[in-house]
Amino acid sequence: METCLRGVVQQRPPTQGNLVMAMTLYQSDLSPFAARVRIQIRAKGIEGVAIEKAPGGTGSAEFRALNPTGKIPALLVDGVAIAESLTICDYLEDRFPEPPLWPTDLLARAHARTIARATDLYVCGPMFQTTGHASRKTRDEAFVAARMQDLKTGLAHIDAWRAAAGASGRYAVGDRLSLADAALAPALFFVVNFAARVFGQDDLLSTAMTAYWQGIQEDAVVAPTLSAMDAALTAARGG
Ligand SMILES: N[C@@H](CCC(=O)N[C@@H](CS)C(=O)NCC(=O)O)C(=O)O
Repeated sequence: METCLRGVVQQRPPTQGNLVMAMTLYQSDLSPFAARVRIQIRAKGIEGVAIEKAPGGTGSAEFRALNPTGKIPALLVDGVAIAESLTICDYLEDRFPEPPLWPTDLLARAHARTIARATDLYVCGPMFQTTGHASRKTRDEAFVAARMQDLKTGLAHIDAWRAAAGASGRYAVGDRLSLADAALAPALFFVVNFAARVFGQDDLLSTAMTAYWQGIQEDAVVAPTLSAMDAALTAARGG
């Protein structure tokens, strides 16, 4: 059983009317997109989600038969796979509305959605284009430098949206955990532990983002998910 979900997955499966809805989250502990969904599952106390690796592995023909992109996460609900982490979160939000993980104030909600989307597009986007350049031997330095600049710009945009939403504390928006944090915190894990470390980028996080990163690691829902990512990264690096 996944360490980060102990106490969550042991419970009964959710029901829809009288139908028992079996749900399986195909994922890995290291994926920031999967971590987003696990944070949501933990925050809502959703019961009965089986946590598994992609059958046949990501990108395999077997898994593509479920999710054509071959990417994790995918959420299997009664045999039908829902793809893309943000869509999975929207499904779970609709299905399990309490506690709401989008802010109830409409403007704050818009900012939270923007931050979640911007994290995907402008933080994870450029950052994960550089994974093939981790080795100095095969690295295209100019390509990496350009992506790091894009990443820095993306993070600065998020700072600006947080400021516009009046956010200055532990959470991305407002004073509660939201799906903006569920996107941003796991992405920042990679900014700190991959982009900054591997490419020697020590100026990616602004003062405001550094304070956010320090604070969100203390959140009781986020902390175990980040710990699971950390353990998976250590294992991937050979212990
Ligand atoms: N936009 C997707 C991104 C998912 C993604 O890139 N997943 C990676 C793991 S972090 C993956 O499955 N990579 C394997 C592959 O591309 O074959 C989402 O939000 O779910």
